[in-house]
Amino acid sequence: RLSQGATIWLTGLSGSGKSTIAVELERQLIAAGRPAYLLDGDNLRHGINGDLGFGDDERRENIRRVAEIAALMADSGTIAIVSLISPFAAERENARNIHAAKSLPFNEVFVDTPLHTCETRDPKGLYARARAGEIRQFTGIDSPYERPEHADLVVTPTDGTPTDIAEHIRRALGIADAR
Ligand code: GGZ
Repeated sequence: RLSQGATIWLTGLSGSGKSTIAVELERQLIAAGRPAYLLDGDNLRHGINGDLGFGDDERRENIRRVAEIAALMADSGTIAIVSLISPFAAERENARNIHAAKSLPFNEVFVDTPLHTCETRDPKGLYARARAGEIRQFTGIDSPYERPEHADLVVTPTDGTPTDIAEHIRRALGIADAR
């Protein structure tokens, strides 16, 4: 089905495992001979989105830009893997529409890791800082996350390791085979 480009859009809380799954997905796709490229929110915020903070409007602009970049990459024949909290349903829908307008496949994957699990992991200590009031507008603490209701796929930590989950995503989206 996906012999051309496509976007796989991972949404979920900070610490949900999106980036780890996305890295593994990129690795597996390239190993299978598919051009793939990871667009990670945290990384993009050092470059093209370095002017944006975490207020609602800036998150919206962040998501919009990444959606446009992903669509360009998908149009080029690449599988764009997006790892972005993308907390707002309307902006995720807009990302889907940007792709639909160009007849490009768009797959929303909800990395549904419970907040308490993300907060227990707290790999960068950000939740602790948010609880302490040192970081404001932190997703899940004092900034909303609108759970996807129409995701193409939902994955949780109980589905296995990030490697397992990446395989599961490839199989579910029909991009398991090399060529
Ligand atoms: C959420 C924040 C915040 C606030 C810094 N809220 O888990 P991380 O650390 O490595 O990745 C998160 C990243 C979130 O950027 P996104 O571009 O994915 O967010 S959004 O889609 O909502 O625009 C997190 C870190 O930045 N981080 N401050 N206040 N995450």
